[in-house]
Amino acid sequence: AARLKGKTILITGASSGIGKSTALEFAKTQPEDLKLILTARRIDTLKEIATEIGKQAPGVKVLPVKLDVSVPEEVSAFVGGLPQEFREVDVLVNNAGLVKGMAQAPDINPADISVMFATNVTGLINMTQAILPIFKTRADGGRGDIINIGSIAGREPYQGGSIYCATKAAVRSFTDALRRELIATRIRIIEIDPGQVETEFSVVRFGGDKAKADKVYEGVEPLTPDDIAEVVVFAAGRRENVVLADTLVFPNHQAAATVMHRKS
Ligand code: NDP
Ligand code: 8X3
Repeated sequence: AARLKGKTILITGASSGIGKSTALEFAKTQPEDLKLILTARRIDTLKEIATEIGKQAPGVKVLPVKLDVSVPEEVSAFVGGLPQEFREVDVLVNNAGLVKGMAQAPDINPADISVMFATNVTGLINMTQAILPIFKTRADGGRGDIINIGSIAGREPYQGGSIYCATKAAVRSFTDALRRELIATRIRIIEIDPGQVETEFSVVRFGGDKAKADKVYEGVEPLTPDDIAEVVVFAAGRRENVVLADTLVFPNHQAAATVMHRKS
């Protein structure tokens, strides 16, 4: 925890699921002398989370910011709009992401294709480009952590997930290239790839149909968002020379994207 003292952590998609749990986990691990910038489109939810953290860890300063990562102008205006005391970002957690539908080509809705790429890929790249200049002003070529939330889906495409899987494969490729490009700096490029986690992910996938989303988790025991949050905070809290470059996390019943043991 001492290694996180004084850090400023920026999380995208902090209003739900893995992003929200990550915010709470950072605050729990380093309950004083920590700054959290929580971003997402649902600002009211972020404010509620800020209040919750304020009660649990009053020594943590929380800044909720409305930010749609799929809108390039919002991302480029974001850093300049940060109050002075939150500008020295140390850790960027690129978590915002979504899946839409299960359609297969040639029947995939063009709007769904666009929103998945604009959020999961271009949004993540734009956030990275916005924050890297801050990291690069620091000693030895630069310091700071970029933690990208990929997915098993980026390693292993499955039917009905072609676009989502392609976006996460793009995240993986971008992340690997970045780590190579920044080799002469102290900047750490970290990818964490969850398997099945129960969040709002499937509710979003099925356009708000909760019953359909619940079916995904029937007979299995998915990870909780807290499980992934612990890995994110662990990665950020390692000694500076330690880079958790690439981590795949499954629940015990899962061995591949579509290999699950279901209790009937
Ligand atoms: P949730 O739907 O619970 O959370 C997604 C978060 O992303 C929300 O906070 C949402 O906030 C935010 N978000 C979505 N679109 C945008 C946008 N355009 N701009 C800013 N924020 C946005 O899902 P998860 O917690 O499961 O998802 C988090 C990450 O984990 C995603 O990248 C997902 O692909 C990945 N993942 C999830 C797995 C799972 O099984 N659940 C497995 C592997 C990876 P808001 O709506 O307020 O903008
Ligand atoms: C989410 C995991 O395999 O359900 O990234 O798409 S999967």
